[in-house]
Amino acid sequence: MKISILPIAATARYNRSMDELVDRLRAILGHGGVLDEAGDIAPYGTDWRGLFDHRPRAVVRPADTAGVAAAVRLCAASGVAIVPQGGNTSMVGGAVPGTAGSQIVLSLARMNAIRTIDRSSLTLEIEAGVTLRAAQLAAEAAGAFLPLSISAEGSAQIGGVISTNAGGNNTLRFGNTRDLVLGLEVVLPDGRIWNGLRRLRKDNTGYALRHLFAGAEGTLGIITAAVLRLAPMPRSRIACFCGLPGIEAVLDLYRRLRDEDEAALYAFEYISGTALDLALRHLPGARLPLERAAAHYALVELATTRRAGDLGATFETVLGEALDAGSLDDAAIANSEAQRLAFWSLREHMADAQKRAGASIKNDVSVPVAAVPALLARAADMLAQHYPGARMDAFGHIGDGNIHLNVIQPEGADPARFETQGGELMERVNVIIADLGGSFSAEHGIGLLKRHAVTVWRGEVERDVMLRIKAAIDPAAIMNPGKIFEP
Ligand code: 2HG
Ligand code: ZN
Repeated sequence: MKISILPIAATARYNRSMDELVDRLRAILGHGGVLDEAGDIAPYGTDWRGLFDHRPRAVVRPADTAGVAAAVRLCAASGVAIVPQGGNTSMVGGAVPGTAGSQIVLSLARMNAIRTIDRSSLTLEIEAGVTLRAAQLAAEAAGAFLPLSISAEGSAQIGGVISTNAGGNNTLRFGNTRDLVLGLEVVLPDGRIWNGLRRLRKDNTGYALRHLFAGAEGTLGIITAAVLRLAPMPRSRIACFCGLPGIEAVLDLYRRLRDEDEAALYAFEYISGTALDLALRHLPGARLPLERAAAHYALVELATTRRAGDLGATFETVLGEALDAGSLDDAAIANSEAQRLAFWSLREHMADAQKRAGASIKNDVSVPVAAVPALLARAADMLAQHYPGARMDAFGHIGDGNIHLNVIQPEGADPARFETQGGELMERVNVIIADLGGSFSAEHGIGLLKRHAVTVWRGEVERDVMLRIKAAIDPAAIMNPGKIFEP
């Protein structure tokens, strides 16, 4: 009897104090600023992949930085965990609560102002809840280019994009998100606001805090605004869809284009034959841009700000050489902006095609570019040996050595059963990755899904330093707990 009474009393006390916290949050943020009805909060507890369903206790939606700081102070005083959430497009469970029922999701969606665009300094100051697409369009309207593009850009928000240090299609030319971050505004776990919204290209003043928060997955604080570096708007952009006979041929074409005009090579994306077949099968209206199917495909984009830059001639020269060398089967150069966008749409919907094809186990990995053929060959052997019938759906940013080495259940197999093999399959991939000097997390982050790999593969020293940083900045461990590190 006694044993059951004590926990019930403790739970009641806990629930009462949670209810009080929610009331206090509502008092400072207003009715529209706090959601706690089951139907309203459900989407905030589920990730895009549907792997987690961890409902938060409530969702707070502050409209400004002061509101974020006030909400954080209240949660900190009650010792309640906060999960910052942007567009909720994480592929690794980085933006949903780590456990159900006891955490507060802090959505940045209402903080969506474009603050300033400085055409001379080529900088953009925006709030965390602006979608990447809206940020691109704002830059474009000012005659500048935000060189950051990811498949989820229509819904991913800047705060989340920075927090995961997202990569995407233009990393090859302009670097990852952190390379574009000049300044940040962050609400710290104790509710203080760090205003580091500088617009400087050079700023050597001790530790680069902006780089600490970029990629921290919300475990050190909440990014509320950022200053991003822009680039001049390209005068011309031209895309080419290529069919190639082998993975070595894909790399051969990459090297030729890079050596011909590295500055113009804005994107070099890879799609395996299997990934393209799945897209054609599962995406309504999708069609192969070439006359014949190939074993491998590349989507290449050249762009230039030069008036006299003849990108078509560059493509023709390089593609001609690759054809003569036998490393290219076929190529289609987009003859209109609509066609260029159609090529990209096919590439950017790979994740959707995969979702429709059944249960999948995702491995967002990177290796030195030269090791990509070895990675694909060894992964294929491993799958054939241990998971017969499973389909290797590889595509990604091959110019950065970043492959989405995703594995889809065998046709007709039980999806739930296949998913139970996820941890073991990912570990087998990680063994290959470690052997090739690669990373088990290239651009999607760690979240809930890959924290085990941090323990196993990052080494004691690196993990210890990271844990000390976490403890120094968030001693009460209330910021996005359970992410990156195993509890
Ligand atoms: C992409 O490159 C995204 O399209 C998603 O990073 C990758 O679905 C994936 O694994
Ligand atoms: Zn990607």
